[in-house]
Amino acid sequence: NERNSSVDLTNCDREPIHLAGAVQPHGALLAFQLGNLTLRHASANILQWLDVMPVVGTPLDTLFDDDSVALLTRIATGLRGVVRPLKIRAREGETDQSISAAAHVYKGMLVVELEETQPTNGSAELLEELSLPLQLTKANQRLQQCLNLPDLYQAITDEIRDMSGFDRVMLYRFAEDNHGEVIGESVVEGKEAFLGLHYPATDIPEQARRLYVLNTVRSIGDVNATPVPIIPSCNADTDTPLDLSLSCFRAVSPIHIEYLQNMGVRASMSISIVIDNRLWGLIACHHYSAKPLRLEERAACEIMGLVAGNYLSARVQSDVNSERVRRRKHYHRVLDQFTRLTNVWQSVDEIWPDLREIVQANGVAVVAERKTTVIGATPSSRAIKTIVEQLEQQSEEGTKTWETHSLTEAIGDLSPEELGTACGCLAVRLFAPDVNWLLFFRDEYISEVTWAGNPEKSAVPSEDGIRLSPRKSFEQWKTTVHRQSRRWTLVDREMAEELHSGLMELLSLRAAELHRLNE
Ligand code: BLA
Repeated sequence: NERNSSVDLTNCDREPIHLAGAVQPHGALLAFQLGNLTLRHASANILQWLDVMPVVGTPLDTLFDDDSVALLTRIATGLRGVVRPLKIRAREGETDQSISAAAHVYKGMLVVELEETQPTNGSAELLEELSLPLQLTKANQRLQQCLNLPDLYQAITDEIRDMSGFDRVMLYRFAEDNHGEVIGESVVEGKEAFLGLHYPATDIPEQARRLYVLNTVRSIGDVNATPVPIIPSCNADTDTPLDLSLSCFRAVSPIHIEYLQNMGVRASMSISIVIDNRLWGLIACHHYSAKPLRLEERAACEIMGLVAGNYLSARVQSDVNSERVRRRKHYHRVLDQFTRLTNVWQSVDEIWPDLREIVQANGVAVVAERKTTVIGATPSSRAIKTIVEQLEQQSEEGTKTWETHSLTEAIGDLSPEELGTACGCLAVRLFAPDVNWLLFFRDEYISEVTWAGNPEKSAVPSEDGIRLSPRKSFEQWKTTVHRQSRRWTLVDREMAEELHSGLMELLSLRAAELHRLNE
């Protein structure tokens, strides 16, 4: 049991997946030192592409023909971090067939990756029926027609499945705590649906999520394929392994390979959806037979990730905007009433119908020096007192708002009896003589979450007790969350801040007025 308690899922976060030291066997890799463009690393399978096994120090221009060398040299001196697809030719070879390749510059190296000319068995042809631009146009047209988020989720997964031929395409969205949910799915007939299932944050560890912002397409052609080592494993000059962050064929973490095997998946691909430089979600694809992705297919998927991300953020933004407009109406009505009424805080019930709509609350406590007025569903007066005391201790100078969706977690010693139905609190601080805080409360929201497998068993220790293995079972597992409210949203937060500034302004105008009358 001691061993069990020492297991720590942060171990997963430490696996340096960008230094995998190997590529998947359907591709080969060469890395050249920037500047003199001499070879530093090659994958051990390079002889499938070239006639000679190049040694460390071999100049680029002895390996490829003049045009290819000119092209690669341009890339070497061009933009960093951009993966450029190209066709190149070997300098010496029995055929002068061109090789599909991709090249990029990263961390002082020009990395050139070569792909097999013939698509490997089992790969469905993306370009079989329609040309790439036509495929993308068709997908784009369908996404353009979606007027709400659920339609958009469905359209994204349908279109990517249609384009790529994967057996299952899912739209996976990260929550604030980095666990994720399948919110859209298109799946081949005869396979169970994963739509609506939740997966723990540890399934996609931190360093992977970070890498996926940088490199937006991962393809795992065959979970049973043996990775091909990169030789030498460390650069002799710098004693460091090659950084494969932007590689197309990077070998995948053995832990993740095991995960996919446990799920019964043979090949996978995921495309990042990056919104505002943050990993919003993934388009996660599974295939039940081997399916290496060709470089052109990869490029198409990258574009689809960008397109999907743009439509998603535009749709989310427009929903947020309409919500803002709706809430502002109530906000302005509250301010109007506030200006008309002489003693606002004694007439809170008159403004309550509008006030509650501003932040979607079930109750409010107006906390003044001498008196606290409550309306709607609020905790006991002792509980309110405790909350205010702790807020005043915790909050820093200049704090305008504070929030929690779980009062029991955020504030110590509050019993359920004292809290009543109130579970969430959004506090607006007012620096006014007659009011110090507006505390908005939200009722409990009991949510049931269906996990794919017991999230507590995200990983199990393996025989050596050190390496973790992903869970073996993805059997559905339900958890029910009590004593929490719905989370406060971006718009709730914005409205709370507006309330703060709007009310502060009015209160100070009033104070000035009073002062003038008294003089
Ligand atoms: C990577 N985990 C991933 C990836 C996905 C998932 C999508 C990206 C690679 C890919 O495209 O396949 C998880 N896949 C999912 C989920 C679904 C899915 C949630 O289809 C839902 C339907 N994984 C574990 C544990 C560890 C772990 C316990 O379960 C660590 C101990 C690690 N996952 C892990 C690592 C990677 C990963 C290291 C990075 C793989 C790589 O890029 O090399």
